[in-house]
Amino acid sequence: MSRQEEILDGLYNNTLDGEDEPVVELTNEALELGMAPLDILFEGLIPALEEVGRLFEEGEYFVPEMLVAANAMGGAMGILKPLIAETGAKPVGIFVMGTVKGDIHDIGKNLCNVMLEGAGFEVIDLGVNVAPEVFVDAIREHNAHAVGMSAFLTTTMPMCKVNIDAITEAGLRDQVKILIGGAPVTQEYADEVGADGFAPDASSTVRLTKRLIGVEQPA
Ligand code: B12
Repeated sequence: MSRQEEILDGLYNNTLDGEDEPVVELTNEALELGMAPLDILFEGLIPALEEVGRLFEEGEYFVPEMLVAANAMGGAMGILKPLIAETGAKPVGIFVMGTVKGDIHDIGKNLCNVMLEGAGFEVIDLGVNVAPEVFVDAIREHNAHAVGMSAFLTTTMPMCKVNIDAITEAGLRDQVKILIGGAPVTQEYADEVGADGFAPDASSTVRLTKRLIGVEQPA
């Protein structure tokens, strides 16, 4: 096994175990060896979190284990984020992003933000547990081209509809494209609640946003 493969294995296992220090050390070593930030993310860290979700579903992991795993990944994200974002070109649009009210899952949203910034968007991150009026105010204040709502629980997913209604009532619906996403969200749900689109991951979020707001894409 090459050192690169060992590092990816180490990132996977240490994230799974919530060992934050080794995750940071291995991330730094990977970068020193010239590994691409996106490979570190998609081949080491994200698969670990997927496995955490599976273990939680099977009752082998509980909330504390999920939390330490997410924190371990967070340490690596702090290092990778600026590197991924700096590949970006000139601003192509303003994107307001938040996790819906009642929901504190932010890893998926943060990944979308990093990729959007990397693609040249200015991202206004409203954080987690974002109330409808906060989305509305931010869209108005920043003249946003697009707004993204992240929901990871079946119980908080309906907040997407509440937010869309609030945006419509505020008279802003025509000036902003609305994207929704997160683990339980589907294209059918997006259609049902009148969002402009759904994307299952960060790269397709970038592609979809560019398409919706009419930004040129390389062939
Ligand atoms: C880590 C985690 C946590 C952490 C969150 C830490 C954090 N800072 O985010 C903690 C421990 C806090 C947590 C808490 C809870 N969690 Co939790 N959690 C997870 C876990 C394991 C991973 C989620 C994650 O970050 N995945 C990694 C990212 C990269 O996921 P991703 O989906 O691939 O992300 C992409 C897309 O979704 C998309 N995307 C995301 N957002 C957006 C937004 C837009 C606009 C677009 C276009 C796209 C988009 O792009 C992302 C990047 O590629 C999931 C399991 C799972 N399968 O999702 C459970 C899970 C989401 N949690 C679950 C539950 C039940 C809970 C709790 C209720 C547990 C409890 N009893 O307390 C609480 C709820 C707290 C709350 N009020 O929000 C359930 C939800 C079940 C359901 N259907 O409702 C899941 C599915 C686990 C399970 N299988 O049962 N959790």
